[in-house]
Amino acid sequence: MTDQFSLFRGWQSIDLNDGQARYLNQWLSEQEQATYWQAFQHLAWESPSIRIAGKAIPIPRLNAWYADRNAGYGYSGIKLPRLDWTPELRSLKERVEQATGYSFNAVLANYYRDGNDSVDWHADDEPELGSNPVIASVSLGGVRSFKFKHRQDRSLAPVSLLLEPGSLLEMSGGTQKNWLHKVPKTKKVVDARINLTFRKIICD
Ligand SMILES: O=C(O)CCC(=O)C(=O)O
Ligand SMILES: [Mn+2]
Repeated sequence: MTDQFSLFRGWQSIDLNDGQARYLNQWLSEQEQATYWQAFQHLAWESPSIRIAGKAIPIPRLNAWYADRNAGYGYSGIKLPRLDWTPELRSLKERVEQATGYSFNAVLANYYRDGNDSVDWHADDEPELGSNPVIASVSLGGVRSFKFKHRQDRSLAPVSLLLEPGSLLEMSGGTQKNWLHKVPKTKKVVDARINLTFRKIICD
C-alpha cells in the first residue's frame, strides 16, 4: 500500500448538510479486486453517444447496464440495453447489499480508459430511481478524484474525495436532489478504472 491510500478503515461519513454520503476504503481484498477486475473486462462495454446540437457525441467513458428483467433505464437521452446479471456482478451486488443494508436491482457500469475519460456534473435523479435514492458505488483499478457541489447554496463548500480501488461509496438522503457529482478528467497518468453504481429502479 502506498501512502496515497487512506489508512483509516471503517465507514467515514461525508458531511453534505442536506445530503448524506459515506465511504468505506479497502472494502474488497486485493484478491477480490483482482478477480472482479478480470471478470469485468468482459462486460458488454458500449460507447454510447449523446446528441448535442444535432450531433452525436460519444460520451467520454464506456458503459454497460445489468439489471433485473423489469428494470429499464435511460439517462441524458441514452437508453442502454438491459443485460442479465453475470455471476460476478450478482455476487458483488450481494456483498454491496450486505455492507449497506439496502437492496438493489440494477447496476450501471462505467469504464474509464484513462485520465481523458470522465463523467461531468450530474445527479442520479432520473424519475425511475424515486425520491432520495440510495446509490452504492464500487471502484476498481485506478484512483480517481470524485467531487460534489451543491446545486444552489454557494456557502456550502464543494467536497472532494479520492475513490480508491476496492472502496465503496454510498450516497443517500437528499444527495441526488441537492448536490451534483462528477469524476473530472485528469492530466495525471492514471490506470484504467471500473466503477459500478448499484441502483434500485422503482418498477410498477
Ligand atoms: O465513476 C464514478 O465514480 C461515478 C459514476 C457516476 O456518477 C454514475 O455512473 O452515475
Ligand atoms: Mn452519478
